[in-house]
Amino acid sequence: MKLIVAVVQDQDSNRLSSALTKNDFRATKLASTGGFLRSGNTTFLIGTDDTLVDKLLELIKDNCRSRDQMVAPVSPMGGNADSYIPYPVEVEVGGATVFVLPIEHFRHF
Ligand code: 2BA
Repeated sequence: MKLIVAVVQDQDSNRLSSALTKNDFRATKLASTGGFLRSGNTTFLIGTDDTLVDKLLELIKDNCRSRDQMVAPVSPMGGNADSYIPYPVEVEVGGATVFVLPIEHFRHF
């Protein structure tokens, strides 16, 4: 068994939820915040059989797309100004950041 941790953009979250349910995957959605943009995203925890991991990754890929997002400059309040960029920059976010973890033991009571 594997645990798939997928960080996706909020805009893709409902579509991915529906696709997971339709394809019989069980998932937990967590509200999360990206460390770089400091804006909301959604983290899915999906436990599944090893044989279904490829199908699941395809499903995530098909339902999450990448987007360009502007990063507003944040003043380095009392911090190190060396890395401070005083103008907005564009970064490409997503489709999805996915981690596949082995599960030692799974019980469902
Ligand atoms: P954020 O940390 O808010 O990052 C949003 C996007 O900003 C990233 O998109 C990437 O394009 C850019 N970015 C992040 N850190 C950067 C840096 N130090 N310098 C330049 N650009 C940077 P994605 O790579 O698609 O990541 C989307 C979200 O997935 C991230 O939101 C974060 O919540 C999560 N994530 C990505 N990599 C991760 C990792 N190694 N561990 C845990 N979470 C991760």
